[in-house]
Amino acid sequence: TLAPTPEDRFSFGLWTVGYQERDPFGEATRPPLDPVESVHRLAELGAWGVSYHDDDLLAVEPDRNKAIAAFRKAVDETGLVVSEATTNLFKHPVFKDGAFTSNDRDVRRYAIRKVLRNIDLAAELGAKIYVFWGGREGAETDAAKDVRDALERYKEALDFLAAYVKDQQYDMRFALEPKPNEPRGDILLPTIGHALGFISMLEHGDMVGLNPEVGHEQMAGLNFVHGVAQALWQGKLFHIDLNGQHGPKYDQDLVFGHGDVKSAFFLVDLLENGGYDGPRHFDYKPGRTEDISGVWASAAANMQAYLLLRERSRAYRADPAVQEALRASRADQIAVPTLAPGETVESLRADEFDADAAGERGYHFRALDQLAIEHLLGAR
Ligand code: 3MF
Ligand code: MG
Ligand code: MG
Ligand code: MG
Repeated sequence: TLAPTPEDRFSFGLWTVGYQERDPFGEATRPPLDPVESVHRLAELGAWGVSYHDDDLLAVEPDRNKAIAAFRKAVDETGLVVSEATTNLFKHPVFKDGAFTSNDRDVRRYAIRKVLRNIDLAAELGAKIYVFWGGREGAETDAAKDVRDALERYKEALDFLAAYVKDQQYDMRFALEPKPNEPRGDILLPTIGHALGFISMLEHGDMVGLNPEVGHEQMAGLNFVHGVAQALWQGKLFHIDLNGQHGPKYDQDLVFGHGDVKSAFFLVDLLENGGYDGPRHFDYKPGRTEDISGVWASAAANMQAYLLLRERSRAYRADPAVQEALRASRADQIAVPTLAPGETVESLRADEFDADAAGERGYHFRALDQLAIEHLLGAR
């Protein structure tokens, strides 16, 4: 087995290991977990960071100041980094029609106040990323809301909050987390692409990027690796939620690698080689069947899966047979600009090209893909 170290930058939400596994059909199967215990256990397991929703800190201590003091002491003692902070804008009934986009203006104003207070705390705790998952921003019927106005209200809230962060000179950026549905029938900013488009409309879009989650894109039937690659290309991959999912169904939040493992392999390969240096943050659920020992086993499993896939990705890249197959597939050529420096319409037109001959050439992707599978399965 591979031992995770802080250099790997693995991080966990308090709400992951702390999830009591209530679901629409059943009660909690585990008691609340003290965030102090979570911080200590995660540090022992080799994690580097921890993240939280404001309300997660209150899991066993209702007094906010006492809860914050205890959490702060735990992160100081363990040296864990607070890698991300976020606001719970979905649990309380007040947010049943959304927070920043509720039809009720008073609710919208309350939501902004709740975030403001927690941004101050996040800055104190050193969180450099502040996440916005708009779980209740949405609708079940198109009669309920003018989506154009709702997006304008979303923008209004984020512009106001970003201006506050800049005014306070906090070293903090925002990361939007897309999700297509659940708990709302349809959630605003459903995919990476929608969120990137939305960011381009913001006044302070320079400090707003993404926190994409594996399962959320896969719930929409989308290719997560492609989405993450585009976010990287646009300089917008600020943070990531790693987990597992089996295609379009409810948000499973499986352990990383326990869903589409081939996609997870190419995701790790991309994160390790694509210029991402942020946290490797797990947003998963241990599972309703697990007792507390299963919680810690599942936390370790996320890191172990990532490290195994990283090892497999390194072996894949180092294999001369793979390098040869990549050349045979002309995969190296996609990095070459299509037009030469100073290319003109005339020089392009002057090309000699045999389209029929080019149409006959194969790309040999199946052989390349099989090498990936063999590496993934440990056969090479
Ligand atoms: C829900 C989620 C959220 C977000 C969190 C921000 C409860 O499907 O993924 O987790 O990740 O609110 O980090
Ligand atoms: Mg999920
Ligand atoms: Mg999720
Ligand atoms: Mg998430």
